[in-house]
Amino acid sequence: MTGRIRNRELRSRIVEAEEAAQLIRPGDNVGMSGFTGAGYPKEVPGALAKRVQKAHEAGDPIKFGLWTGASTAPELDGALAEVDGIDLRLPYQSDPVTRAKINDGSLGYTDIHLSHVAQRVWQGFFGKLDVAVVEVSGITEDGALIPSASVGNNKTWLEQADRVILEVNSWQSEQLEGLHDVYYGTALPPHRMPIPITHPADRIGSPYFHCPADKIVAVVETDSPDRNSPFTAPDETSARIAGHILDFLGTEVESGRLPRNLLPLQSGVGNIANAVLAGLDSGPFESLTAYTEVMQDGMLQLLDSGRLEFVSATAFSLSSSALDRFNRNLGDYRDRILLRPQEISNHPEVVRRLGCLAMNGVIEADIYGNVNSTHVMGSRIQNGIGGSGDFARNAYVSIFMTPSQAKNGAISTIVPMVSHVDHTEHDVDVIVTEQGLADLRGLPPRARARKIIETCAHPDFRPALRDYVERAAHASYGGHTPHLLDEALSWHQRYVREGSMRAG
Ligand code: 0RQ
Repeated sequence: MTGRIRNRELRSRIVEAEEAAQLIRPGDNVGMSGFTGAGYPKEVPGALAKRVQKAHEAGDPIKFGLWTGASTAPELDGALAEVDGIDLRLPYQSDPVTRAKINDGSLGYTDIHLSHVAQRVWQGFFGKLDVAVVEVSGITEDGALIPSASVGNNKTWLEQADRVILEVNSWQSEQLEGLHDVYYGTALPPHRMPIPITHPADRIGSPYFHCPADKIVAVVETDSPDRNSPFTAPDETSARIAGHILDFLGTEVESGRLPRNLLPLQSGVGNIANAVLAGLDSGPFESLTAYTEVMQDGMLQLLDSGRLEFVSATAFSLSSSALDRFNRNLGDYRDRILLRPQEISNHPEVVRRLGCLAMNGVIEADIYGNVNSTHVMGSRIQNGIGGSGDFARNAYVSIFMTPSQAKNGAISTIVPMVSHVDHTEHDVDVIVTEQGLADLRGLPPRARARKIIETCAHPDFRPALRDYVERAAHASYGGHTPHLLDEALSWHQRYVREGSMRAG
């Protein structure tokens, strides 16, 4: 295993996870690797959680600031949240224990655009980064760090932290070496320069992280798998949503607004996203590219079939079977994939230049096209905004997709007014449900409302939405975007009170 650590000096710093965790001081801000379950440290977080637990039992509660790339895994987020070891968490998370603690008010959470995290940290808004705990897949003879299955914010953590703990995970494929592109050209204004990416495959940085050896205080050897994203075959609802999107893309090509091989795809995670990608595999489009955050099963399938020429992302988010296939054959994929830091994979400048086609999920959308991606009933966080805002505002076409109902039909995902806004009507081009696809581009608010209700809302909820819009048109304070302010959130109130948005 020490074969993964080719640098002599760093080999001498190998310790057990428990010893490494002792190097993190109470109150430290800790930047950990990890993005959608890929490339997170596997052992130090658990050792830290044990230490926190002991301290709590001894009447000496300790906490840490926990910053990552995005969501991680139960061994990291779950373990530290369980023992109340997290003081402030950022940015995206999807762990059930963490979510529960955030929603009971005992865990602070700051939800920011994923491309903004590095800049906010450089600017010092969250305080000093004390320690970085970063998984790598190896260390070269001269001490360069070979990134793991995600890049995320690791470049920033390694630069900003006073002390660095590395986990070298021999479970990760050795073939990862050379696959990454770590851009070191970022600077804060007024020194910021254009990011020279004009195609998803452009390499502009180094395949390695560079970190002064004297900052590396411990190296821990691990041999553990990443968390897999469970994959279920697309259900009928996802397949119908995918069908509407594929028809829409076909029409865009016919009208000359999109080239025959489309534009670089950005796709969120989850079943609907995978269904769209599966649909693309049997559709008419060839020579596709992706400039996205995560490479999920559907993209691997498209690489296998040859439909997808290149994927630029910041992390893998694969199911166990896809991961096996991927790791076994990584050599075959290496020339068609690269992973970048998340401030570059999600950079608005690049997203706008390339003209990405953004496809993301929503919690709910309103009749005017505002989108809530993060909060259930306006107050309970689900995951976080992730990269959806980085892409939505800057995409060539910004598509938001959702089943028309949630919680077995108790909730309409199309509501009079969203209970929380992540993406304003100005950033939302298309809303699609299994019922249909509403292309909102060019439409003023009242026409948007008609289109969204008649195309996207579930038929059971359409009469109530029509009724709301009609009464609002007569009684609203203003006629441009008519609303009945004392009723706009009544659907949510009814759900909170009665467990259903359905009247009567
Ligand atoms: O709840 O898990 O208890 O069953 O929300 O919903 O339908 O499984 O859909 O997994 O695609 O998630 C917006 C959360 C959708 C996701 C969101 C409940 C529903 C279920 C999950 P259960 P589904 P998905 C790239 C882009 C923000 C970040 C982003 C997300 C659970 O897409 O986090 O886009 N997006 N990143 O029952 C109450 C509603 C609801 C609702 C759904 N209206 N009211 N509950 N649910 N709609 C990735 C990254 O950035 C890393």
